[in-house]
Amino acid sequence: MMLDDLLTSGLEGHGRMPYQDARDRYAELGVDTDAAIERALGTPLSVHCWQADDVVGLEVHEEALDAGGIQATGDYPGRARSGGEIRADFEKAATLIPGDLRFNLHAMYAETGGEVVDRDALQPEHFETWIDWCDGNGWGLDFNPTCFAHPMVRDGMTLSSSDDGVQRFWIEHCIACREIAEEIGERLGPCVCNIWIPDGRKDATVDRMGPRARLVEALDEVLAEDMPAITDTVESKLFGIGVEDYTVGSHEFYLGYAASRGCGVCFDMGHYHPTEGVADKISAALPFVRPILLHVSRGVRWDSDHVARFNDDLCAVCDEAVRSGHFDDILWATDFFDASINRVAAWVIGERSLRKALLWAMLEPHEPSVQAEYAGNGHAKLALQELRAELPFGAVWDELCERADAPTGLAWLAEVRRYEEQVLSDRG
Ligand code: RNT
Ligand code: ZN
Repeated sequence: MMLDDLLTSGLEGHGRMPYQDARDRYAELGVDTDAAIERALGTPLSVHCWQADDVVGLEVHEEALDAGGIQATGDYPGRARSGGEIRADFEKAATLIPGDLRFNLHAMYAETGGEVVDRDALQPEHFETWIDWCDGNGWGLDFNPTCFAHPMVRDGMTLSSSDDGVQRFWIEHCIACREIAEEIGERLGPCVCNIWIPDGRKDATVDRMGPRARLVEALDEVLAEDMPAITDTVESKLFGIGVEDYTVGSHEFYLGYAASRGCGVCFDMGHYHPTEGVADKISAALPFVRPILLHVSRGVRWDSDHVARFNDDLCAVCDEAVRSGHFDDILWATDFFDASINRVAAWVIGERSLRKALLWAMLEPHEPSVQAEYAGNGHAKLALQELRAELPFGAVWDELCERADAPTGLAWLAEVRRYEEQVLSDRG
C-alpha cells in the first residue's frame, strides 16, 4: 500500500474489530469499557491556542523579541496570522478530535482592533471575540498571562526582576490577566489562570535567593484578591535556551509556593530532567496541592514542546491520574508547538494522543494489579501490566471516536489535506 492510497482511503478503523468482542474481553478482567469511553470523552482537554501560530501572538511588535527560551522551529506553510485564522483552524481541528474540549488563550492573543494596548492595560473587552466564540461552540476557556516576548522583559527577568519598574509592570499585567480570567470564568464557568515566567540566568548564578524572594512577594501581590471564578496555577521549569543555569520558578519553588498559598500547580511534561517523569509527582503532590494542571507535551533533548504522543510517559501520567482516585483534582491542558508540520495535524495528533492515553488508563484492570501488589505477588503484577498490550484496545478507541462523531483510523488525515488545499495554502 502506498502512502497516497492510505491518505485517500483513510483506513477507517471502526467496524473492523467488533466492539462487542472487545467489550467482553475487558469485562472478563472487570473493566467496563462503556463507562471508560464515557469518562474519557467527558474529560475536558484544554487546547492551547499557540500551536496554531508558533507562539507569535496578535500584538504588533516593532523589534524582534526574545521568547524567553521557548522557540518554535520550522517553516511549514499555513501559519495562522490572525484571531480569525486561529479560530478557523481550531474549528477544523475540533471536528477531528473526539470528546470535550476547552480552549486555552495567552494574553498576547488580545484583539484590540488595531489599537496599541500594552499588557498591563489589557481588559476583558480585548478578549470579547474569543469569549463569544467559545460560548457559541460550548467550549470552556482558560487563560495565561504572557510574561515573555515583550520589551519589558529585562535581563531575562519579569516578576522576579530587581528593577522595581519592571517588576511592577509584570505584576500589573498578571493582575489584569486575573481580572480577565475572572470575567471569562463568570461567563463560561471556572477558568484556569496559569502563570509561567521565563526568569532565569545563563551561567554561574551567584544570587539564587534574591530573585526567588522577589518572586514570592510578586506572586503574593498578584494572587491577593480572591477571585472565585478562577483556578490559579503556577508552572515551573528546569531550564530554557539561554537560561541554562538557573530558573527562578523551579519545581521545588512552585510546589512549596502552591502548598503554602493554597493555589494549584502546573506540571509541564517537558520541564524536568530527561529521565525524570511527571507520573510519580502526581500522588506525591496531591496530598498537599490541588488542583494539578498538566501541560501535556513531549520533551526531546533541549526542547520541551514536541507534539504529544501516545508514549510511555503520557500513558504513565494518565495511569497515575486515574489510579490516584483524585481524577477530578487533575486538569488536562496541552502545550506543544511544531512549525515544521501541518499545524492543524499537530493539534489533532497531540489531542487525540492524550484522549487515547486517558482511555488506555481507564481501561486498566487495576484492581487485580493492586491485589497482586498487596499479596506480594510481583510477577503476577508484571504479567497483568504486560497483558494490557494484548487487549483489543484499538476497537474500544474506534468506538470512542465513533460515539463522538470523530474519524477513526487515518481518516482525519484526508480532512486535514483538504483543509490544507482549500484554506491553508492561500496564506502567504
Ligand atoms: C514554557 C511553558 C509555558 C509556555 C506557554 C506558551 O516553557 O511551558 O507553558 O509553553 O505558556
Ligand atoms: Zn507549559
